Amino acid sequence: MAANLTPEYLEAEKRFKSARSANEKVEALEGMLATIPRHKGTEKLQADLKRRLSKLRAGQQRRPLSRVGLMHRVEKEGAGQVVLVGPPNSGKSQLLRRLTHATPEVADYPFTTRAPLPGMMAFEDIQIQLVDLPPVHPDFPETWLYQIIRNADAALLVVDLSDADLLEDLETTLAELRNAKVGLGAPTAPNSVGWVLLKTILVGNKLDASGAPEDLEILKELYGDRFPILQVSANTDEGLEGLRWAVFELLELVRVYTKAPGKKADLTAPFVLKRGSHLIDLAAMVHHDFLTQLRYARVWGHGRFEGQIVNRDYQLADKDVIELHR
Ligand SMILES: Nc1nc2c(ncn2[C@@H]2O[C@H](COP(=O)(O)OP(=O)(O)OP(=O)(O)O)[C@@H](O)[C@H]2O)c(=O)[nH]1
Ligand SMILES: [Mg+2]
Repeated sequence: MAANLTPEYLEAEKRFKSARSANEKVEALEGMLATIPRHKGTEKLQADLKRRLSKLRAGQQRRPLSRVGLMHRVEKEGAGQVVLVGPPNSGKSQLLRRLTHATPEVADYPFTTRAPLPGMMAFEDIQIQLVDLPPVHPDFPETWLYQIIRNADAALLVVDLSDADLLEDLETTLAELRNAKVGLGAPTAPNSVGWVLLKTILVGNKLDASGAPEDLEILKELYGDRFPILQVSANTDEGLEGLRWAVFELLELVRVYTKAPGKKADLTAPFVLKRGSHLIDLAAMVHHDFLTQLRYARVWGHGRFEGQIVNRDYQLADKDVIELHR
């Protein structure tokens, strides 16, 4: 763009690209507006930013205030929202500590966590939101807990491999979720009105503890068909890198980088889309004008020859580099 945009502007634009919540978007757009050079060449862009900002602000004001203290909700941020669910004391909070910068309370007794706490987990060049929750158990019958779970994009079902009552505790958790019409893992629950099915990884935690390997074998035998199962230790960090990758896989996302003709691609801030998205979906994210004006794109990525021309129905692949032409 020949508008001589400043590094501050480009930085704000980067934040906008990866923004997920309305708040994040408003903040980033405000940053873009504040730093955009004011001259003839940017007038259209300025007007466009103002339009988007007022639309977002209008949407925000309509939202009712949550009843503080009685309800909790967690606004989505980053490329996806993944809830940590499981029986009491299984190590959900400790996992959040190890995978993000959040610092929830961790203690050797059940029902330590009483409210949701989000944290951002880095995976390569994107951020995924993890949400630590109170245990899913009959003794914590708060409806907001189930609302948060139902609203998530995916779940980590965390169990304690050193727990003698592992199977019983796991079944209690699954039964509570069924009561709330939440089905985890492969769709065993009826796919009927009111049900939510969440893609889920079963995480066997406390792998460092004695007895863990045997419990893991039993878990695989009984639940291997229903969930992908990962073994980790949130104390020693064993298996946590694999878990980051598995969470990214679970969300079924693609990361796409854009480049301007004749320029190098910006490989720092990908657009993140659902797997199965097409070129036109990316174009709409980049700029709404592209919806009507996009003629073709060139793509650099695995399985294609460099710079191959593709049309609007091209299905995007993870790590594609795309050059849009109008
Ligand atoms: N040995 C071992 N202990 C762990 C591990 N992860 C967590 N713990 C311990 O297990 C206990 C419970 O951990 P939390 O993270 O508080 O468990 P939680 O699932 O958040 O518990 P609630 O909030 O009550 O549902 C603490 O004493 C932790 O130190 C692990 O990988 N190995
Ligand atoms: Mg906890």
